Amino acid sequence: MQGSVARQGRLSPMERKLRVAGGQLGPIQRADSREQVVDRLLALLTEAADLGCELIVFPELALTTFFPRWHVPDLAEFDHFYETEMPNAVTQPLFDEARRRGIGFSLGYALIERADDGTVHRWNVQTLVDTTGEIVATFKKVHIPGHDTFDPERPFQHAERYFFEPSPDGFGVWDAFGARVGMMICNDRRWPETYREMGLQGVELILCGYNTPIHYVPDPSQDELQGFHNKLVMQSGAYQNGTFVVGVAKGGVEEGVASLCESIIVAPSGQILAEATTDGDEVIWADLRLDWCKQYTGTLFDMDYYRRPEVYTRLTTMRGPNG
Ligand code: CDT
Repeated sequence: MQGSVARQGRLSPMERKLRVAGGQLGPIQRADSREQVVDRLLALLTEAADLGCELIVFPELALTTFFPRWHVPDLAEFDHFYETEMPNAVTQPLFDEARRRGIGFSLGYALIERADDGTVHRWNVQTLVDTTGEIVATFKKVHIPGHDTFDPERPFQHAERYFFEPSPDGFGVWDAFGARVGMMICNDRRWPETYREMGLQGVELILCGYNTPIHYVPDPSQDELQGFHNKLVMQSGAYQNGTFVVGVAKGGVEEGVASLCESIIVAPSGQILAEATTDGDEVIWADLRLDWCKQYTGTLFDMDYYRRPEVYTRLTTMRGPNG
């Protein structure tokens, strides 16, 4: 069904339509340079532009290997994995080509910010760039998974909580590409609050990059369910909030760790419009009839009419069952 509008019904000329792509990446090994990776991103962007797409979504941490799989005693040893500005010399060709071809993109990467008072912030971010090559917004990951100290029991680490601060900003929504666009990064997609926060701001399109190791060390019974859970959360989040979701992987075997691919584009009905079939670099795409969102947010999920915030007070006053 890739690229199909069959499930959306017929498009009338008056309807808002957006042709969107997911630019799935295969693995990025530690020895791969950023220049090599940007060449791969440019190839995906070019393919999407040739297909007539106006936007391509790239994965989380799309410029480097997924470095939180290692732990180093001094955090600063890994500062070379972070960008200090965007665009920069290595990524500028991506911005230039986007402007030349008239295609926007979202790109995940690690960002280090040094404040004037000497404070250092390390973020896991995703930047949205419009069809003129201008930055619309940079989103910081909210839900940081994994652990913050070295775990000798693990065959590989998932030390994101060591390498990244959680966003203090939460989930924003921006007017771009003729739509209300929001972003989330990897683990954010598993939390219903993520989608609802954006749903309450009228989101129509959520962009998500991810790196999901297939082996989940704390509970390996989840390994064989990774693909199912990936679809479960994005399809239900899309349906329950009447929004499109584009979820894009960096997958395959990276530094010996197998990660999920299965990038998807989901409709407000919860149906999958396009899905990756490889575990390498691949473009998926679909035509989004943006007013399809209203068929859900204006009926069954008319939030203004049906929601009961007065009885949902635990949602913002409690973190979990223990308070
Ligand atoms: N990158 C990322 O957020 N990955 C997580 C792995 C969770 S297990 C530590 C995910 O939710 O896919």
